[in-house]
Formats: sequence, structure tokens, C-alpha cells
Amino acid sequence: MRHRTVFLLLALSLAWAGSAAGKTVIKLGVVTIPGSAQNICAEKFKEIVEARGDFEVKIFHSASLGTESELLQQIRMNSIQMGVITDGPFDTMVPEARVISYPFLFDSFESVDRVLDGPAGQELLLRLERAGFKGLAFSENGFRNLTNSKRPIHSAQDLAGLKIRVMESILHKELWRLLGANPTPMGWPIYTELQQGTIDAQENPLSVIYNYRLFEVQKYLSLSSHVYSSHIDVANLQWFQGLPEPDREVVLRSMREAAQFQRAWSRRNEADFLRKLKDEGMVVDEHPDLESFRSRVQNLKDLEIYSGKETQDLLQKFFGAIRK
Ligand code: EAX
Repeated sequence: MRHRTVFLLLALSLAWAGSAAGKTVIKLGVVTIPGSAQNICAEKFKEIVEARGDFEVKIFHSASLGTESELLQQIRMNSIQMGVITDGPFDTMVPEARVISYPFLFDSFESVDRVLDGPAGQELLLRLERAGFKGLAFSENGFRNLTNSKRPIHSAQDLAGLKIRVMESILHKELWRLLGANPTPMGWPIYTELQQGTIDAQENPLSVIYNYRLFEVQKYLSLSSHVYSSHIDVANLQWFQGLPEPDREVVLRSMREAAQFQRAWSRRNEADFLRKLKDEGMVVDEHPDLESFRSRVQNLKDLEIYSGKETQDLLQKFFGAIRK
């Protein structure tokens, strides 16, 4: 009897300890430093989801777990469960992901929201499942702009021979090759490489150029807006499917709300980042000759990297959704 009581007490206390500490821990990776677009989304997600459910979100940031490609691998292996990751690096695993960054696809935030939040964007999120990701939402990196240390870049002719770092993305490499530059794919961050002159140029949204103090090592900025870059906010698919239904709902809704919040943040601050970059002394070309850029990449949709049936199909859906 006594033994049974002790056993029961022990079992109860274990159960109690289990539920007290029984929060579902979510490890979430972003490559960037606090204050960056990815971190804004990740922190908002943590705040919302922890308030709504039995979750504890541990955010790993500042490249502590490696590059974005490495974070994607870790999510796939479930050593971390979630990530807020720039769209670019997805395309080595899911070719359809390269439709978002198709050059000069979007001309406004309004069309970004309509397409990504509409059926075309939602279809892309579903396509990620084949690679083991649950696509939850799109947050925003932003329209990407070119910087370099060599010379003002006004038209595509000025790009000849420029050594540019691109994301670890098949599309981005091909894009800059077509534009006439000399692209090298590299994970983020890249300050040292720019400082040492291993590369001359890079392209990123204004917030990134400012937060990473790239104005210290890049004199020239061209507002090229050549590509709209999202983050795809993902979870490990099996882990997500293993959650009880109500928890799945909470995770999904919380990330959607965090993404909406972060997109608004990104848009509210863009003009301010441009002003700050000018204040830091960058030489800005606000109206580069984008026709010269466009004409070099106009055949991209017919090239091999878009020739897979599923990728071409989704690209056409994106084109169609933009025209609506
Ligand atoms: O968000 O690798 C990149 O250029 C990304 O835009 C970077 O992670 C900053």
C-alpha cells in the first residue's frame, strides 16, 4: 500500500512537472541580426504564439546556426522546427520557389499582396511540401537594389565584369549572368568579403544595406528594384502535422499575423532607410535605366531554369494573377 502511494505520488509529480514544463518548444532560425526584417517577423511570431498557446519559441539568429541554406537543411531534419528564410535559397530544393523573384515581376506592394495572398501564392506554399516544408506565410525582405564599390551603375552596360555576390539561388546566379555581371553565390552575411574586395557588389533591400552598415564598404547605390524578395515562413512538415489540430491552427494563424505585421513595418520604413543611406554618404542613382536591365532578361522565362513543367505552370499563374 505504502509503495503504491509513493509510486502514485511520484507519478503525479512527474506528470505535474511534465505539464509545467510541458510547453511545446519551437526552435526557429533566422540568419539575420536583431532589427532585421526576418527578426521582426520571428519576434512577433514568438510574442503572438506564446500568448495564445502552450509554446515556447527559441529564436536562433545572427547566423549562429549557419547560412539560410543551412537553416533550410536543419528545418528539413527537424533539428530546428521553423524558419523565416529569404525566398532565394529555396529554389535549389523547390524550383517553383523561383517564381517570386522573377525579375521585374511586381511593380507595387499592392500587386505583391494580391498575388502572394491569393491562389497563386497559396499554391506555391503547397508545393513546398514535396521538399518537407509546411509553408505558413510570406513575410517580406523587400525590393532588392544594387550596391557596389567601383562605379555608378546607371544602365546594364555598366555591369560588365562586376564581381557581384548573389544569394545561394539558381535564379539569382542566372539573372546576374544574363545582366552581364560576374556572379558568385554566397551565404549571408558578406560584409568581410565586400570589405576585403573579394567581391565588388551585392544587392539587397534598403533595410539590409543599412542594418548591416554596407554603406561603409559600398559607395554606390542604384535603385534597381530588379527583384521582389519575400521570406517564406516555414515549418518542418512532419513536425507540423504531428501537432494536435488546435495547435496547428494557432501556429498557422500566429505566423500569418506576424507576417502581416512585418510587411507593414517593412513598407513604413523604406523611405527612412533611403534617407539614412544618403545621410551616410552613399551616392544614389534613383532612376537607373531599367529598360536596359529588362531587355537583357526578357527571355529568362523561356530558359532552362523555368522549363520544368510545374515551375513554368506556376510562373504563368503568377503572370496571370498580376495582370488581373
Ligand atoms: O536578408 O542573403 C541575402 O541577400 C538576404 O537578403 C539576407 O539574408 C538578408
